[in-house]
Amino acid sequence: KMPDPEFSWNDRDVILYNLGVGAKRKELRYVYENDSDFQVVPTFCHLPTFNSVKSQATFAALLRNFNPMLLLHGEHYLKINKFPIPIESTVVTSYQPLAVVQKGTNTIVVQGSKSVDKATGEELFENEATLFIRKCEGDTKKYAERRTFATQPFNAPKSEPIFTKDIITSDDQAALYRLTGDRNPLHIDPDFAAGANFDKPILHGMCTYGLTAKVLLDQFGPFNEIKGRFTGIVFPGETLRVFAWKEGDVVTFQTHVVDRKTIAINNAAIKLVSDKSKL
Ligand code: HDC
Repeated sequence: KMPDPEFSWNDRDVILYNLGVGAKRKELRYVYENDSDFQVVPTFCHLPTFNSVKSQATFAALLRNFNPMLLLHGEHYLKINKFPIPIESTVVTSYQPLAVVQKGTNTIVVQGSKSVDKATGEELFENEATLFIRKCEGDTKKYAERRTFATQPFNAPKSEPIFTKDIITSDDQAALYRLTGDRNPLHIDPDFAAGANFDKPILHGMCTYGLTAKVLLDQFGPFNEIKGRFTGIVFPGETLRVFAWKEGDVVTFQTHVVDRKTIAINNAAIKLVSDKSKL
């Protein structure tokens, strides 16, 4: 039996992640370890779940004809149970399948994970990753309850958004972002991307998610839950446009690809925390 994987990070990983999701040199709280408000963009907390062989082995065991080349990230939910998110730590992550749904020739797998502080055993965060796998088979089954926030539709309201922000991604965005841990060749290797039916490598879904989370954090302040669906691909170099609507402590958002008039992230929201110390 494979042991639950450990994942360690320090200030270097924090800065690299922040740069990967759009932090600029003058935003010292994201790029300078000696800044009094030095912090990591909270979506960092999914990284431990993406960095292990055990993660893939757990959901692959439920599938037939699984070709990793045909896997796309479909949705992602993250819940942070404790602030501040450490700048340096080691967590141990356990995985649990939550659901398998067969949709025509595609299989959707939802995989849950919990990451605990290795030193204290405290649960720091949990993730639910939905994977959309083309030309695959699995038996539709619900394995465990999901978090309410993870399964809400969060449709964009008809009203005008209260916040709009453009994000210009770099042609090299995926080449940089992959160093945070997800080395999937889909994001760098043109031949692999062609095998997956794309004209060129596509951006990591979690990079678009992190880029969006950063501008929402800057505008609305800290959040402890985030959910979104990846409804369209992004190519590195494209300009994203984030739209947001606020109702109480929930900010619903969409991330559009300006160049192609498509929606990259939809059915998405963050849950704001007014007082992080109360968590
Ligand atoms: O929406 C389409 C698409 O292309 N989305 C973009 C996907 C994307 O770019 N993802 C990010 C990049 S991939 C990535 O980053 C991988 C990463 O490196 C590794 C992650 C692995 C981590 C493992 C650790 C745990 C597409 C193709 C997803 C769906 O489009 P269509 O086939 O046109 O689907 P549609 O006809 O609209 O709907 C069919 C049924 O599927 C459901 N559905 C649609 N999009 C979904 C989705 N379910 C989950 N997630 C999505 N994104 C629909 O609801 C529909 O179901 P129903 O028939 O019941 O209504």
